[in-house]
Amino acid sequence: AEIAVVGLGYIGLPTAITFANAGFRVTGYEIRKEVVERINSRKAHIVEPEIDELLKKAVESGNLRATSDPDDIRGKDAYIICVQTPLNEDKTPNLGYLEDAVRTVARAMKRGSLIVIESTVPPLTTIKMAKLIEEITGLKPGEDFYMVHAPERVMPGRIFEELVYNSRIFGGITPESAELAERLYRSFVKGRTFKTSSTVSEVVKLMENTFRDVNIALANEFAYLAHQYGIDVFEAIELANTHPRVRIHTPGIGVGGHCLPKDPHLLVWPARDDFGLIRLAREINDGMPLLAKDLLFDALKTVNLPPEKAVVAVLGLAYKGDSDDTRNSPALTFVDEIRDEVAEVRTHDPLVGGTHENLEDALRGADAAVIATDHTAFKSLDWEKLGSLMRTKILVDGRHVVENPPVGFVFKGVGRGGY
Ligand code: SAJ
Repeated sequence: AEIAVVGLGYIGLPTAITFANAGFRVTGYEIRKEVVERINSRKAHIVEPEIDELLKKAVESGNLRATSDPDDIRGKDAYIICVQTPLNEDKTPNLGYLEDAVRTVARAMKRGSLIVIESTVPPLTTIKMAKLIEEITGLKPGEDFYMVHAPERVMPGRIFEELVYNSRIFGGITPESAELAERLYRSFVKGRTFKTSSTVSEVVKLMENTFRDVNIALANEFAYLAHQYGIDVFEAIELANTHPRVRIHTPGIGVGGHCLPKDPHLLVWPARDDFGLIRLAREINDGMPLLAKDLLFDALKTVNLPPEKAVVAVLGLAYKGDSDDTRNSPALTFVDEIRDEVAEVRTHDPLVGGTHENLEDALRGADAAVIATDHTAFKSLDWEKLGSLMRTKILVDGRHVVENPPVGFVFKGVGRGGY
């Protein structure tokens, strides 16, 4: 079968590479010309373990080619859509990228094509997109073409492994659609596969990320409580988690990335009722950078340093440890929150960059260090040594990276009551 993958981002490119290396002829369609050029010259534009070798193999075998010309994806057997579905300013879904992709596919497809949406979408979207294709082409959904929602479930940093070993859901607008998609993906998926309707599949995907977001919100609320009672929430969670049916998540400076901050909104958006728990969880998680800010300002007060005189070094900009992705990163929110209230904000992230490439340079003469990302590189820092570079020794840990407060520091941490 000949496949077109539409959208070559964090999900589309690894998916295109994986299909190509499984023996399919894959055309990757992407509107960003510079991305197309990079891919065809065997250079990935995203950071992910093994991606460079796997991309090289896919391109050199002749099985993968990228293009920004819609004519190059005419008449394919299958179209796999992997475009972003972000939120607008007012937290409503922006389905513009998806609609553009669907229109492009509608103009290129043939009778009998299978269309797979991997993007995370509000419930009922796949059926709406099938209708859009019918309007454009006159082809009957489920009869003249097949359509499926097959959500990706991969974790950045482990994408190529999880693409193969995670179980997958195929939600068809008809049972035959789901069957065709399952057969296609079975060429490389070693996990279990399940067939259902497109609406169930859309809801399943959104429930998974909402489950995680709500659980993190609960952990974050426990962190607030720990400050009230002067205890360390991480000690308490560790002990609570010795119960056989308790698995409390990890509190921190916030919840970022392209998925968790957005998906709970997509889940409740098309529904009529209010769904308070899901919305409240989002608010709690969005508020966490402000708790970190309060902790920083408390520490400055302890040493009698007015915030407007303070030089603050923020360590970590990525939304999570060992990632270079800053989408919706709580570290960036934190920086924005303090920027106008302190003398200077410096930033340092070994994978993202920042104002200071070198950690020592970022800390030299600073009054406070704030850890905003749990990069592995931050876990083994010698704070007693680094402290000698600083003007004032304040350390705020937003990600439970530092186990024991270093000697001589004013130490604060999210969920670390009692310091
Ligand atoms: N976080 C916490 N506490 C935790 C877990 C995470 O504060 O206990 C924070 C992280 O620091 C990060 C954010 O949440 O800022 C999200 O990180 P994550 O590791 O939970 O998830 P993502 O966004 O990298 O990937 C998620 C995954 N979904 C689930 O685990 C249910 C992944 O499997 C999905 O494929 C991905 O979303 C997606 O694309 O939807």
